[in-house]
Amino acid sequence: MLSHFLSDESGAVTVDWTVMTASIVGLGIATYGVVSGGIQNLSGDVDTHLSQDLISTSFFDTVSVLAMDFTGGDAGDWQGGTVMAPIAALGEMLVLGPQESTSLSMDIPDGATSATISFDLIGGDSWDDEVATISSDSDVVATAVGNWRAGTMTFTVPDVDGIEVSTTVISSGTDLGGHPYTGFKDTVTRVSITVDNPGDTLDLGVLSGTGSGIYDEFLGIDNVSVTAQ
Ligand SMILES: [Ca+2]
Ligand SMILES: [Ca+2]
Repeated sequence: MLSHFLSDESGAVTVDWTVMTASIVGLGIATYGVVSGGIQNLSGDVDTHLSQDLISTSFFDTVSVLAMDFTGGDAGDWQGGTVMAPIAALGEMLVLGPQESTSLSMDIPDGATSATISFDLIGGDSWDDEVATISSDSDVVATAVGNWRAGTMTFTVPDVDGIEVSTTVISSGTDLGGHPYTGFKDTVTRVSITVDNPGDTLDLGVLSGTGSGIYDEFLGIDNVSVTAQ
């Protein structure tokens, strides 16, 4: 019937209409047959979930614990380091000199299942394969080797249970300022650390392995953001 309908260009509109209507109704019935099982199954699932106790006592949205960029010289709760602007183009940041460390202890809200701290790590001027070390509580979570010739900061992330570290290069291979010698290339890397089950407090530590003064080489921290979720 359908092939006849397709090949025959003449004929009464009512006949075509009947054929088309029959096809559409047929399609509707076929669709119902395919879909109804799934809908019944889904409604069964919804019923099952509704009859279970799914109400959590601690609904927890992502909350901002801290957001700071050291503007105005404010170091917040960071212990160690100096707020200054050794590279004018990058503005104020927390700067570590030779073998200097800094730490930040953050209160994490009750009910958070993870916390994430993100910050820019700046390798300024004549890094010559010295190492920066980043730790969370007592675990070393990342190390970074700086090199001024390449203008790179190369990260190594050890496997630590319950901790994820990601790094994104924001600037490399370029002299951004600082020491007058323009051959001393600088680097900026966004570091993001997520800690599962952080507990009440989360401690972050950063150690600069540089060997000479801030005028010659330094490690910087900037644009700090901490969230709990
Ligand atoms: Ca800043
Ligand atoms: Ca530089």
